[in-house]
Amino acid sequence: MNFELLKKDPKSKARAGKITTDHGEIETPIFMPVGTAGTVKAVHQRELKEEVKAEIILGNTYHLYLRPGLDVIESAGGLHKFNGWDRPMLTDSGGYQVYSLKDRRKITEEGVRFQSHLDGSKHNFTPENVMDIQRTIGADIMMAFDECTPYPCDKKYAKDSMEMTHRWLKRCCDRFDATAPKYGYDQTLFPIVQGSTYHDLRTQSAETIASFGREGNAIGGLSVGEPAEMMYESTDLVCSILPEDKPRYLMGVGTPSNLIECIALGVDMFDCVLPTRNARHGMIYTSEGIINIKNEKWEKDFSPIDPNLAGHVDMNYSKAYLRHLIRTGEMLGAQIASIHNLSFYLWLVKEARAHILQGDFASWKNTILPKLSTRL
Ligand code: PRF
Repeated sequence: MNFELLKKDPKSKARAGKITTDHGEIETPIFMPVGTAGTVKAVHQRELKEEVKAEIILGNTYHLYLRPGLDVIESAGGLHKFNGWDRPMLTDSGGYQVYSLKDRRKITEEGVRFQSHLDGSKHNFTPENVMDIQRTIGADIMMAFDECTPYPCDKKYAKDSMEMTHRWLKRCCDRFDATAPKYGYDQTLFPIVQGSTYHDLRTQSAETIASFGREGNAIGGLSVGEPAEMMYESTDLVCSILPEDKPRYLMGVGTPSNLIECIALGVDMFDCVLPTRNARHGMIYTSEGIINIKNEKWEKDFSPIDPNLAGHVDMNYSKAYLRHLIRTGEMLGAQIASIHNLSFYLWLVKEARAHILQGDFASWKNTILPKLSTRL
């Protein structure tokens, strides 16, 4: 993998760059649609490419390991072959999914013992086998095995957990470096900064993660219920420590406003379930503001979903029709809404990138931010 830093915004910490992988290029800042089970829910690969213009999608180690299982993925020749997505992919390590299991898991120094949410069967994730599993899934970017602490989190727990995440990282790197990709293309490993909302811990974690010298770095443990201001403060602090010449990935963030604020702090990569999950419930993000499409207000509004987007769904379907589809639980409603929301997220990061390259990101940010959180 290669990262090229192309331009820095003079009035903020925003950057524009380019990541090159064996499956193609990613222009940063970028948003990565989430495809937990090897599919971005309700969206065909063709639409993801041609309409949403996704450059990289996410998969989840936890879900793919449980179903369809490694045997099927390996027999297919890796996840790219299995799901037909031939562009870059990233897999999360399971650190976050296992953390969400709460009563169904036990964390020890060795790793995590957990019960499947599907059938209650018992499994172990360790830093080593999570590297092996991600080698078999075959994502271009693999994530280190970490513990994502909850919010709030007492300092002793946050510190002990962070230190264990650092020891786990050493084990991840040792295993990663001792093994080879299985399918003939390169894979890389991103470590994850933790440390909850404590500035001294965040500083310590960012310094430790940077010292491993991997090709990219991630920021975890944020957007777990803390106020947005605290998330921005930690992100700002960590970005000031992580190396400038490597991509920075803020995990599980966020709303359109979160993306713009964090791009301004120096983040290059984002993922989040919000655009797809909210789409299925009728929450539509547009360049003018946020729409609850179920609202009666849209009953006879035959204008495009978003008049400023040029994609197929925005040119061909009205708010009133989408409202009807979502209200009646039609499958097409989820499809149109998901394609629209993802197209909007990708449009937003592309706009941000264009303004960084043009040198007027900071003033563009001031005009777009109020619109992003307006409720229409
Ligand atoms: N760790 C991992 N995945 C994640 C997170 C994390 O802390 C988050 C936190 N927002 C989202 N996804 N491995």
